[in-house]
Amino acid sequence: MRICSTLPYLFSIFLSTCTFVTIAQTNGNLDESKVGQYTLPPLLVKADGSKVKNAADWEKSQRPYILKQFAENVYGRFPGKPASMHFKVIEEDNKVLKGKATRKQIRIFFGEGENSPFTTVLLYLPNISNKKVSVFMGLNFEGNHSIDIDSSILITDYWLRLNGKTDIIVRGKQNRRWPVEELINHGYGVVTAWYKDFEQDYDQGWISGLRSSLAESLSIQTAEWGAVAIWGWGMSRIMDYLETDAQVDPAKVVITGHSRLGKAALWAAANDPRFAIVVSNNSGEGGAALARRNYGETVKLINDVFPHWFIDKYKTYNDNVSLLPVDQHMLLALMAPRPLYVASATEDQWADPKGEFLSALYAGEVYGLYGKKGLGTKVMPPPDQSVGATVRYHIRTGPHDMVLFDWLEYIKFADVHFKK
Ligand code: GTR
Repeated sequence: MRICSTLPYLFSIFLSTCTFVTIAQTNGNLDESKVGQYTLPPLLVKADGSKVKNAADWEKSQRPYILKQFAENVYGRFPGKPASMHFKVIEEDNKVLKGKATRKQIRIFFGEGENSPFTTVLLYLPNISNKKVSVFMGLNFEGNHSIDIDSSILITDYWLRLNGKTDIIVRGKQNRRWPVEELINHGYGVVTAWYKDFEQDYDQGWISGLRSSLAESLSIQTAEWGAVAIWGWGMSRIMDYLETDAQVDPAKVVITGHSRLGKAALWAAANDPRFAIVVSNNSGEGGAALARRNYGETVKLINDVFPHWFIDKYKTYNDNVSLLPVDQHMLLALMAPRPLYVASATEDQWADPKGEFLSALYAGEVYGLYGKKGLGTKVMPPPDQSVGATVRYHIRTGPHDMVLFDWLEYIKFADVHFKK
């Protein structure tokens, strides 16, 4: 893809982001006694004051109403796919990981021909019988080649243009977040793409990203959605590819995401019912955590540091969060009746673990409409112990990250719900 940026320029963005984050994090409240009172908008009371009667009523009126509120006040619109979008498998090897898996690398072109903008998707599938397999999906932060030391993973020209020839340092650097072999051993495939293929992560990133280049073909103005929305939208486009892959069971795709990419995964799953199971890992503010709880990152802090993540309307709530027509338990409720896993980490207070837990707890009301049990407890579990049924939660010991412990819990959760 396009764009030529110089390394010093990128380094300055990196430094300024770090400085902002440090300032913001010291400004945030991390004292539970200072959280204060807040009233959440009710999930099951409609705008006209009437009560949601049952699941059908929820699906017909309240769910679309809440989804629209999130689109108009927080994330922006979520358009469909471009008419000329097409796929090309550019690399395939059916004997990787000691013959246990197949690796495919696929280009998704978002326009006519091969000069149109694209993302490169990396897919590993277990070589098990002739059965279609379940797949975990998530975007990655540092390029496909960062998720594993596998030297056949392609580095896109776009990545090299942005980062220079530093691929050797990056290869496999994030492999703690992507236990590919473990997933394959459990019978799951895994699919990923680099989030910056859709849009770079700084306030002017939209200029070179798909929000600009696809504005016409998707009939959407750049300001009508934010970066979190386009990253989520990217996951729906990867799903479009998976639906065409004969080895994948598209009815068994688990969408995951860590942190800002957890926010994107939640917004994707809210809009796209094809994702069968939803996993939010340390997604925090603008993700699973309640916005009205004044703990850790707040609406104002996130908008000040990352003005490009959400639409401008969201900034109007910076100092008036109580006026937001929604809160994040309502976003989680949009996953119902699909299995939902929310995870926090003990050292990730910035993401407000308690706010993530409470949000998952309150979303349970909608699961109840479907006769399903949500978390089943009002008490936050001790570290490293999962609770819940259709809605599940854990707080892992350790920092803001997505590591093997988290993955093993997600695998167990998928095993249960996919009846593996
Ligand atoms: C932080 C931000 C969080 C979270 C995180 C991440 O700086 O404040 O909302 O998304 O970045 O994505 O790692």
